[in-house]
Amino acid sequence: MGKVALITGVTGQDGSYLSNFLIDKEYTVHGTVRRSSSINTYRIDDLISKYQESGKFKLHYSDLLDSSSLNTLIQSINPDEIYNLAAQSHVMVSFKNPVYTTQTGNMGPLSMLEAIRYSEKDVKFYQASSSEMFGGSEKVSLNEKSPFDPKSPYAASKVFAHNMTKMYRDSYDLFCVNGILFNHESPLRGQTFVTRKITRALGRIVLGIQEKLTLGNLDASRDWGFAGDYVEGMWKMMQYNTPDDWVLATGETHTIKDFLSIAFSLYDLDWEKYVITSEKYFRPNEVDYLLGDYSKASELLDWKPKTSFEDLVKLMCESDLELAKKDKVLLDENLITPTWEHPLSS
Ligand code: NAP
Ligand code: G4F
Repeated sequence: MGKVALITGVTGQDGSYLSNFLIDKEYTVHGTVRRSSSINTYRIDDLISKYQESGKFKLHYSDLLDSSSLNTLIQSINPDEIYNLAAQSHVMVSFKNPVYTTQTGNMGPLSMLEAIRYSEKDVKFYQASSSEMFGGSEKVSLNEKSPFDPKSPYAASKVFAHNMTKMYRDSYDLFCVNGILFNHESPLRGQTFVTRKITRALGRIVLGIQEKLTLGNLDASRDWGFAGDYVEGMWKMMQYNTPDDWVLATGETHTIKDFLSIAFSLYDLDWEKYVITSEKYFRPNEVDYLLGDYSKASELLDWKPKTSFEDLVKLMCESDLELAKKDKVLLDENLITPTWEHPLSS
């Protein structure tokens, strides 16, 4: 019999890649979806159509703030592994909605840890920790022992959940792991994160249906990897013989300008002619530099990133050029209004 996994945040980027990965490993996957006024399962629609009937992939309404539904789900599904991927995951939005970001980021994992503590079964728990917790003030390579210095409500709530996960592991002998993941992207990345904001706009610029792209701080540096590689690392952490904290990264860092330069040069374009900056996208407190050291995961989990930075940029650009072609058809037929510089972009 295959294992059973419960994934919170299954409709997000990582939820989609992880569900695919686990189903390939013969897991039955249960995912939580929060209620919204329109259905937003586009990242997992192929899984729904392929596996819903066989029961290999099942969705349940829940919310990080609804401890009762989380508890009931854990008791009824009886999972072997829980991956807590749900979060208000946008750093800039966390400055605008600090209470919500903190309530969900703190209470969600805590509710699940409590449910696991009283569960009769040994349930493994994965917490989606983040490199944002380090604060990135110094140009150094960061590992599991580096100190935290959170710079946003998002990062502070991740530190809380990280510490709780470790505390439950140490106090109650539970299999609870923290995956401290550096930025990871893909064609399924949310469109308001900088990489996807760039590749989405670039596709339209190439087709001549968008003129300008407005961004914020172009000098920040990030250690960007491919999400598909990182979900394998999450799973490996959960199969290791002891629960621990693990960094996943690429060991390379690049500025937003580097990303722009590689992306635009794929189409022989000079990014400086298209990109403008606005104070609107500058954060109250910036994480300037993130570079990860994944040697522990490499040594003990035999994990390493497989996708280079250049390949990641290309993969995202190619996918978004295809999407832009669809935009153009709809635009030519007057079926959509161009809202490329969306007021909710952040
Ligand atoms: P994402 O695409 O933003 O997905 C977040 C998921 O959480 C979505 O399914 C979202 O549902 C769900 N969610 C948000 N608020 C919720 C609530 N109140 N109750 C229940 N579900 C809720 O994020 P991601 O990039 O896949 O990242 C996955 C996790 O890893 C997040 O916790 C993130 O903070 C963390 N992380 C990400 C990175 C990265 O670079 N991607 C790096 C380090 C850590 P909707 O679809 O309805 O919005
Ligand atoms: O793409 P970003 O919004 O990602 P950020 O803030 O690094 O957070 C992501 O990675 C974290 C891991 O370290 C996750 F925990 C978190 O959930 C999320 O997935 O911004 C990257 C950089 C920042 O320095 C930002 O100031 O890009 C800069 N940037 C410049 N212009 C912009 C923009 N970011 C956004 N979102 N939009 C812009 O217009």
